[in-house]
Amino acid sequence: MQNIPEMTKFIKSFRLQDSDSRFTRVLLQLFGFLGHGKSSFINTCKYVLDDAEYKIYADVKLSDGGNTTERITYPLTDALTLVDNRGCSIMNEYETGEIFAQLGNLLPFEKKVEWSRGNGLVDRIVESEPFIQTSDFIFPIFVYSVKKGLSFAEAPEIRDLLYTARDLTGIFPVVVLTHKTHPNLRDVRAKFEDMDVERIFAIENFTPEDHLKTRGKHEEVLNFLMEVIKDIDFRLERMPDPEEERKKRKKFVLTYVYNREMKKKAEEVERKCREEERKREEERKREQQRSESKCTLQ
Ligand SMILES: Nc1nc2c(ncn2[C@@H]2O[C@H](COP(=O)(O)OP(=O)(O)OP(=O)(O)O)[C@@H](O)[C@H]2O)c(=O)[nH]1
Ligand SMILES: [Mg+2]
Repeated sequence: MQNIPEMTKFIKSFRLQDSDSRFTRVLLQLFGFLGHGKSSFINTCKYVLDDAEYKIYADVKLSDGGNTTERITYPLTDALTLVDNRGCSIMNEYETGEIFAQLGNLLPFEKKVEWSRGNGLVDRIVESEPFIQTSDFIFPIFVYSVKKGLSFAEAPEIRDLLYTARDLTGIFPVVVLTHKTHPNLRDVRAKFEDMDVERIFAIENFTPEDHLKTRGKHEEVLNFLMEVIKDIDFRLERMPDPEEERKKRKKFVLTYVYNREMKKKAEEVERKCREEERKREEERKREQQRSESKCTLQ
């Protein structure tokens, strides 16, 4: 392993080695659930790489989340930019559609992220098109808090989310586990390993309450960034045309939204059918009771 100044230099001097300059910057797209430490991770990376003093760049909630509602970029080096995406509360199909649109870089930055039903998301994707840079290389990073634990019931949903993110971006998301000193670490890490996640990094974020720089914490973050850079280099050589990639991502999300709407409609039709069936059954029972009471009267 290199020493801290060498690692820092390596990260800061990294440029996209793309012969025909198709990509100009990497978007390290952070995604995940509410309050799992995405914004704190951004502040941590900035603190490690840039500052002598701890600063709050990305807005961090004092309690357990629901804070970041916009999609904001935080340049880290000339080539690497961190993106704080809006966290979703539960695995709800309206929110996952939105998460994939953010992740696929189909929505603009510095704008409020809404959870919209029906065609709201499709409209926004179409309206955003002129503002999207195809020269952005997308690298997905899933942030998960060890402190929140991970139940067997939640694991399949998270696995689906990671695999869909892979299909969308062409890269299996790297997983960053925050709150690494929590006793759940072994269990949560094992569950992510069972999902075949290749790269899992456990870190303890610097926070406004505790940002004493220790070598361990500092090196962990540098190590994470070095590994990400190696992955980017590997992917970059195998990345096809950026414009084609963007079109593919757009199709992917639009199909996802379309299927979601069709599924909702089918569920609605089924619900109405069940409701009518129930009403008919009640009516039939009432009719039966009326004819029975008539018989006893006679
Ligand atoms: N001790 C400790 N606290 C952390 C860590 N990561 C985040 N926190 C705290 O957890 C809370 C939520 O963190 P945020 O960074 O706001 O989480 P987020 O994912 O950006 O949340 P949303 O924007 O609401 O989706 C804050 O109080 C952080 O200080 C960590 O690794 N260790
Ligand atoms: Mg946040």
